[in-house]
Amino acid sequence: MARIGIDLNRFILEEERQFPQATGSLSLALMSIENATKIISSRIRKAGLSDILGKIGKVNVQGEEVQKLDQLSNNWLIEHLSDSGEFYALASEEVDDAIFPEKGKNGKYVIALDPLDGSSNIDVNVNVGTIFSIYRKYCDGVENFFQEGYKQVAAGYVVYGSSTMLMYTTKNGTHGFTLDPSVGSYLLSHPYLKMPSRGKIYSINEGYSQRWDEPLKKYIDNLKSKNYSARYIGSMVADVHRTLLKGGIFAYPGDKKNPQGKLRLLYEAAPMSLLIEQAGGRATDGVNEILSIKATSLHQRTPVFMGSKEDIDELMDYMRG
Ligand code: AHM
Ligand code: MG
Repeated sequence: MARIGIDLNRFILEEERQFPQATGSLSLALMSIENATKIISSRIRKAGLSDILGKIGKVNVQGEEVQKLDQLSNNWLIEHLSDSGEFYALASEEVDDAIFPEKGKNGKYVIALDPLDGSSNIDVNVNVGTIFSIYRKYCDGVENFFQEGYKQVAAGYVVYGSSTMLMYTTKNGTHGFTLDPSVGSYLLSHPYLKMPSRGKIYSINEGYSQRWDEPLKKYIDNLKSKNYSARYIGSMVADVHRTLLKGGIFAYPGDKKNPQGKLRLLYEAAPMSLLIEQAGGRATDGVNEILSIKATSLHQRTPVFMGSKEDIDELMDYMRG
């Protein structure tokens, strides 16, 4: 079934057919994400100066309120996904509280989103992305989001780079699709992605190294002594995408100023960790596997270390002293 070039919709449906008990609800949910991200992709490609630099609250020449792309992406995703009826609840980086769509009363899933990750870089034309994480609804209320990461039923991201790519997993491998803008479809380009078991690249904001703990300093020094290359875009989707394809380690650690780091567990760390693990890699907060952490609030942060299995194993040796 993993034929290079097949359309994402077909791939989703064929994947679902392997589970006779499936109702089609997850497929519809995934397709609604697919459609929303195509709109975001096309808008990013066409973005004029006013979209990029526009400040929320300003009024444009048509007399409409100007919104920045991260706010627009948030609104499109929420509208699309709420309207699909598949989601009982949505959580977004851009919104304080969970949203319970009117049409989603019988929805089987909840979804956590980072609508436009890395958006602080957009005015310098750096890659940005959309991250999503889906859990099965098991109770009433916001508690549906407070499940361990390994309970995700699907996760993925879209990177709006030199081409637009969607990577996703339903825990049957990590698969990558590239948007063909001429036909408007995501086509399978990276089936059953397997990341190298060891890489040659480390990706971390080294500007904060004075605030790091000793074990982390020693670990990074050791990588330098082994001639690892440094690459840090400052846009998680782009940095993790490279790590998935080329191996190595991506990290956003906790430090003396921010013990929990910066990245959010529900819609940044957990979905990326599922993709990494499904591609043969490993993800940890420095003590525990990220997928074993149970969220206790929607926007909680966690330290993140993810990448090639042997690189993370070695990091953990340093962390344990
Ligand atoms: P954002 O969700 O506000 O865009 O912030 C998250 C981003 C990540 O994409 C990236 O990994 C990180 O912030 C970079 O932070 P820093 O500039 O501190 O290195
Ligand atoms: Mg983000």
